[in-house]
Amino acid sequence: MKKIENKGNEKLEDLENYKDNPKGKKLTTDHGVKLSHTDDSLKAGERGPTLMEDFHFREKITHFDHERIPERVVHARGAGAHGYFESYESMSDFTTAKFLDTPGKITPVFVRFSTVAGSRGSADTVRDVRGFATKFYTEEGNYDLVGNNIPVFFIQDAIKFPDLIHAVKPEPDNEIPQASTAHDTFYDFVVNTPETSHMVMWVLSDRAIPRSYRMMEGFSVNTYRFVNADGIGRFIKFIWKPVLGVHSMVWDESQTLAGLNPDFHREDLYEAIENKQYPEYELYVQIVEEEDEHKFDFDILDPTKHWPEELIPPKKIGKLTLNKNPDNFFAEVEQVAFHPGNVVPGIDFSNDPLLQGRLFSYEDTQLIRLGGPNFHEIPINRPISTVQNNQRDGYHRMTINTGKTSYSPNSLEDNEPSTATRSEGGYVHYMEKVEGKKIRERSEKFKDHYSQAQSFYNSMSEFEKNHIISGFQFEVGKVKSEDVRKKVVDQFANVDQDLSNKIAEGVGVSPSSEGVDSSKSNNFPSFSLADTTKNPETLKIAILAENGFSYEEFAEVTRAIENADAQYKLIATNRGKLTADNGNEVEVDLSFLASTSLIFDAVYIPGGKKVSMLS
Ligand code: HDE
Repeated sequence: MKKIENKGNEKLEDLENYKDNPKGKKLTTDHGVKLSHTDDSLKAGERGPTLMEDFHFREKITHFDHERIPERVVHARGAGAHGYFESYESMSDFTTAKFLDTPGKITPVFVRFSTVAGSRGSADTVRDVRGFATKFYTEEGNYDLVGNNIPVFFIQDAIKFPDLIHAVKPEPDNEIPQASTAHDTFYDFVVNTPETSHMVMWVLSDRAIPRSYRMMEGFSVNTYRFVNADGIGRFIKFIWKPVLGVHSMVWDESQTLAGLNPDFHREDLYEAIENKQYPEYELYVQIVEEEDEHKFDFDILDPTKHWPEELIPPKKIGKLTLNKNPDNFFAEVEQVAFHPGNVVPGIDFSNDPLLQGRLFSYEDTQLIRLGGPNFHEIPINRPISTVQNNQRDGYHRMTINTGKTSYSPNSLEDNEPSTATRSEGGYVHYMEKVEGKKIRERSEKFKDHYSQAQSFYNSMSEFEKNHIISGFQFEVGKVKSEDVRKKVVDQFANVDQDLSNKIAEGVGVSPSSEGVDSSKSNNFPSFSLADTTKNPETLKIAILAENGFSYEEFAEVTRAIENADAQYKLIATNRGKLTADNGNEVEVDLSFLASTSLIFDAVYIPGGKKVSMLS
């Protein structure tokens, strides 16, 4: 078993200052007055009306009435954890970012994983993209890497995001379906927006039903820049790779689990951390020199295109370890506010039009969600580096700014706080030369919507292809409009004729006659999950037993499971304690009724008295 590592604790120590401690305290009002009674409202007589002067009742109910904040407009359902990032080597040749400048340097982080389409209370295991957002509390300020577990996106330009999300979300007349793309408006958008084709292939693949947050990749999707001390810029994309390998569920499992345990991923993450089986992900960066910008047959600024690892090999630069669960879901997971625009010196943006729009959206959405411009003062969002500027006031301001000046330049305070030069750590934007006419247009290479979708399909193993076909047949099978179903069949004939034929067969429309053969396209083995790392730490084993089971066998197998860093649960007819053949007592984790074979990878039955359910 791994031990809790005392690393990256600066942020956790900062959070300590905000924690309450109810031990030994008396119940008070919000204004600190001790209360003598909290179970009955103040009434005029035992059976009389409640009195307006009951300040305790009014305060308690008013606070309760205001407990909810708007859920995120997308990525509403999520789970989070604290941890730390350890840099493997100095990246100073590429970037001035200090959290990457020394091998072994530790930076505290907070990560939030999420689904995209569902509401805050929706199930974890639905078919969807997963968010993988990381806040690095660096010595130079917060850096947010706000990624997804799929390396491409549905659209190329942020202006279409509201259209996409309106089409994905439940339909407006009846608010059906929840957390699902299997409906008319989504596929209507798809067939009218061919740039979605590549992403739809990924979303209908096993990538969109991950086995665990601990077993999925994270991609920056958008193209960013590294900038070094000489001001030299390079295009980059980031990838997180889970040490446990990338694993998915099968469709039936994911569907049944959504009912049996809607918190499956959230619980898996929480329990792994409580069991000290800390999730780990290695950070890779793909780097493209400026002079190679136009070398590829896709546009490196197009977020519907992946940078195949075979063409642009990822370089491993560090590791993320998640080693602490939040203390309070609302305060930390719900209130954390990510923003791709939170960068540190040495990391800059590209002109990727999706990224450019995101740079506006994330700050803006927090203003409504977190109720004003001071959300950076909420404990989980506060940087560990010093914040000092002339921003003032607004709802819920916590800082008590002192002095007379809140403007720059000023002479009354010697123009402080003063700006920093690049060598003092000041952020200097990359000096990219830009010129052009004001137009609403896209570059020519953005218009190839099918090459990489073909490669994706061509790179799949046979079973992965079959899963994609079933994915289409399920999703498009739910579309009521025959016209949309037919258009899907025609659109995906541009990806592969055989795929399109099988969709047509499943959804009851005529096949397309003008398809392509994807086997002629590039094959990128890195697109497939068939050869992912297999690791015993991913395994969960059910031990079925009844009173009189063999303690010796039980002890031997549980030791072996623990040594392999796998997990087990003891399952019996009822909760409570079981007595083994040698009189030892063992606590039961789950009853048969409260459990399911779906959450386990293997079953072990220790010898001794037979398990009654099986006899
Ligand atoms: Fe987001 N996205 N997004 N997105 N996104 C949000 O910000 C947006 C996109 C991603 O755990 C929102 O705080 C636009 C791509 C994650 O809190 C919002 C566009 C990628 C999360 C927003 C995109 C993402 C969000 C909603 C198209 C992968 C959850 C709540 C241009 C790289 C973060 C919020 C968390 C959340 C806007 C597309 C990742 C509305 C306009 C591409 C992981 O600001």
